[in-house]
Amino acid sequence: MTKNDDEFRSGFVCFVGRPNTGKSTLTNALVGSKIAITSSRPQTTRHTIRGIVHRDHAQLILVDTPGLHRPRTLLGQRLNDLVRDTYSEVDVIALCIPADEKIGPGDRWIVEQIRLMAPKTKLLGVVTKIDKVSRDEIAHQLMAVSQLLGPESDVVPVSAVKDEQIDVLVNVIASKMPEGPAFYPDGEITDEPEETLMAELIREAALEGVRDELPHSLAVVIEEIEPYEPNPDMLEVHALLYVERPSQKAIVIGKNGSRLKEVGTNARKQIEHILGTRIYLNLHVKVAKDWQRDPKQLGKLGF
Ligand SMILES: Nc1nc2c(ncn2[C@@H]2O[C@H](COP(=O)(O)OP(=O)(O)OP(=O)(O)O)[C@@H](O)[C@H]2O)c(=O)[nH]1
Ligand SMILES: [Mg+2]
Repeated sequence: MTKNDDEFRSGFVCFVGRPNTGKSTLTNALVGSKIAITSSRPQTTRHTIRGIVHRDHAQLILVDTPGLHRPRTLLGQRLNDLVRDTYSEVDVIALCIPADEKIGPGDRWIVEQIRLMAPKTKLLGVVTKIDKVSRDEIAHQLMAVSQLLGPESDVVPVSAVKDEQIDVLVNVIASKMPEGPAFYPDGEITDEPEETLMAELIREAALEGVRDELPHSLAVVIEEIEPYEPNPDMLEVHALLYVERPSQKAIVIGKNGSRLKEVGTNARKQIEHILGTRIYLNLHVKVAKDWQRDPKQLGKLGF
């Protein structure tokens, strides 16, 4: 007879939190591979991404979501709707709050939203980025998050960057999952289409080092993937980078195209690493005026 604890568990956990709280970095650390792009700018993630964690006793499907905030644009609204939709479809919601930031109205608003949209879903607190603060400060934040969520919710401190407590988090989440078979075959780490991965890695490279409003204005679409004529072992990838204004186009391209070239080189390396194929990357920059606020353009860009 097998005991209950020996049963295989599987299920879905959704990472939510304000923008820039480390959700995607944590997703990558748990999966053990980069499937979600990250940056120091808020609103980096724009669609839900599934990452799969395989263990002997459990399979966790992680759903990384865009950061939640009071929306200022139609894009912001759509991202919030997307996150709310996933609340009710998961077994566990893990609220991410950085160790080095005070709990604020933004966090309380998210907790209210969760209680409203998914009153029965198990809620877990995750204190992220613990490598940035002292032990005392970690303890303090654990208490604060525990108070925010109530006594029935566990709170786990982690550092995705330093790989601290990642396995503890896996075990805590797994213990809250229902018993059941794996959803994905062994070895599969994401359900992201390759095209999306490519577009995201290009966007990540283009986000690097740019300031102000530009990150929000940037969108990347893969136009075409075809065999590379001069070398059939390689793929030729055509990507369009959309910005909202001509001035932004100039920034992305850089002097004599120097910046775009750098973006291309960095993105190509990342893409080749993840696909295991060499590619020839063709980047073009286009202006789509105020696309973040334009329903038609948003549709075209996949939002
Ligand atoms: N020191 C430290 N920095 C971290 C850690 N996790 C994430 N960061 C940094 O925090 C920033 C935001 O990380 P992301 O993973 O992109 O945050 P996010 O919550 O996915 O952000 P959005 O997708 O915009 O909502 C990046 O600069 C990360 O390098 C950590 O454990 N330690
Ligand atoms: Mg993210």
